[in-house]
Parts: sequence; C-alpha cells; structure tokens
Amino acid sequence: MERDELLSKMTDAVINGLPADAGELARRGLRLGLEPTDIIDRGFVPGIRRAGELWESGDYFLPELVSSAEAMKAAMAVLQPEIEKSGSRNEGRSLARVVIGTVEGDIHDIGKNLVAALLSANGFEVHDLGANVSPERFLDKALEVDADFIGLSTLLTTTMLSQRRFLERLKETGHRSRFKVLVGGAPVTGQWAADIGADGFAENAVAAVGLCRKLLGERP
Ligand code: B1M
Repeated sequence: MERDELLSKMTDAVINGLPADAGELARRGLRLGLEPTDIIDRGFVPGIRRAGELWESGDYFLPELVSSAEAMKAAMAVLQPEIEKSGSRNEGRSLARVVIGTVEGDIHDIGKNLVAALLSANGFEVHDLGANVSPERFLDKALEVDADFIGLSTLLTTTMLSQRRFLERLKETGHRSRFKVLVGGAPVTGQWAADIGADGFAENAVAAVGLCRKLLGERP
C-alpha cells in the first residue's frame, strides 16, 4: 500500500471508530519505515479532529465520538512506546524533571500523552499524573520529585480556569518561583498563558519539547 493511501486509511479508521484497524494500520506504518510522530500527525490526528467536527455539527453522537477516541488510543498504544524508545536518553541523565497531567474536571488525555511521550523521548524524566488531576496532586508530586517543570493540559474552555487556579495556588503556598509552569491544549493560547502568569505555552508536542529546552537555557 502506498504511503498516502495508508495515511488516509488511518484517518478513516479513527473517523469510523475502528480500534483494531487503527492499531494494525499503525503497525503497518512503522513496518513501512514511517516516523511515529508523522503517522500520528498526518494519519490519526486528522481523523480525531474530523470526528470532533462531526460531533459538533450533530452528525455524530457521543458513543461515536467515544469509538473514534478508542481507535485513536489503540493507535497511540502502538506508537507511543516507539516514540519513547526512539529518543536520545541523554546517556542515562535526565535533562530535567517534568510533572504533567490534564487538569481537574477534564478527562481528555490523548494530546497530553503525546507531549509526555515526546518529552520522555527527548531525555526528560516525566511523571505523568493522568487526567482530572487536582491542584493538590500536581503540587504534591512536583514537591515529591523536586520537579523543574509542571505541565498543565486542558481541552475544555471551562477547565482552562483550573490552570489559572493552579497558578494562584502556587503563589498562595509560596512555591511559585520554584517551578516553571507550562500550559497547553487546544483552546489554550499564548495570550492566555501570559494572562494567567504561566512561564510558557506550547501549541503541540514538538513545541513543548522546544519550550522546555529553551527554558532550561538550551538551544530549542
Ligand atoms: Co471531547 N471535546 N469532550 N472528547 N473532544 C473536544 C475538546 C471539543 C472541542 C469537541 C467539539 O466540540 N468539537 C469539545 C470542547 C468544547 C469546548 O470546551 N469549547 C469537547 C467536549 C465538549 C467534550 C465533553 C464535555 C462531551 C460531553 O460529555 N458532552 C466530554 C468531556 C468530559 C470531561 O472531560 N469532563 C468529552 C469527551 C471526549 C471523549 C471521551 C469522547 C474523547 C476523549 C478521549 C481521551 O482523551 N481519552 C474526546 C475527544 C477525542 C475530543 C476531540 C474530538 C479530540 C481531542 C484529541 O484527542 N485531539 C476534541 C476536538 C478537538 O480537539 N478538535 C474534543 C488530538 C490530540 C493529539 O490533540 O489534544 O489538541 P490535542 O493535543 C495537542 C495540543 O493541544 C498540544 O499538544 C498535543 C499534541 O500535539 N497539547 C499540549 C495538549 N496538551 C498540552 C500540554 C502542554 C503543551 C501542549 O504543556 C503542558
């Protein structure tokens, strides 16, 4: 199968909510020598975005969106370990420690998982707290592992406020200067990051790695 045909089948597998097909197509892409991040960005992400549009326009109901998310996750289960394996591990030393999660009230985790995998592949020690993470858990974990970065992901406009609340909590508890706080997720912008006093915003997983490197004083 040609590369472009394969990528478009990946998109269709997510739109049609077919996890087994998505997993198999991901494996086929790897066998063909495609980069895992390329497979995600050009094959699967267009599918989940389209499913979101169909849901928004009322053509899909929630069960269909859930099936699409399951197909996306099946592909990610194949590709994420490959991303983590592929990276430069900095000869056993981690560049810095990152605590990451999706904020309280939000269960979306596909994009956050991708950011975590890419950071890990690029030599960061990543502590992924999952989704629906309370401000207390973020802070406790960051203190426990002596994190350099705390990454807050959110996909819902309503839960963007949880990012602001976390930064306020850091200030109230006297820990603000101890951690660099990064925010991201589809509705988040650089302006929002500046408004709430975050240290940075990244549009996607590659940019998140660049931003962390930049904040460490390295070349992005
Ligand atoms: Co939901 N959902 N969803 N959903 N969903 C959106 C976000 C939505 C935009 C769909 C729509 O209306 N078109 C909409 C939000 C509207 C809004 O807030 N204005 C929405 C809604 C409303 C909901 C529910 C409330 C629906 C309901 O129950 N009525 C519900 C949420 C419940 C809750 O959380 N409390 C819900 C549920 C779900 C599913 C469970 C079905 C599923 C999630 C499965 C999962 O994640 N485990 C789902 C999905 C799949 C989506 C869409 C279609 C796709 C999200 C995704 O995975 N994208 C989404 C529509 C969309 O975004 N276009 C939608 C692919 C992923 C690779 O991209 O997550 O953007 P993304 O991550 C990128 C960047 O944003 C960035 O890098 C990533 C990789 O490049 N990034 C960071 C992300 N985090 C970062 C952190 C960083 C830096 C960069 O630093 C820390």
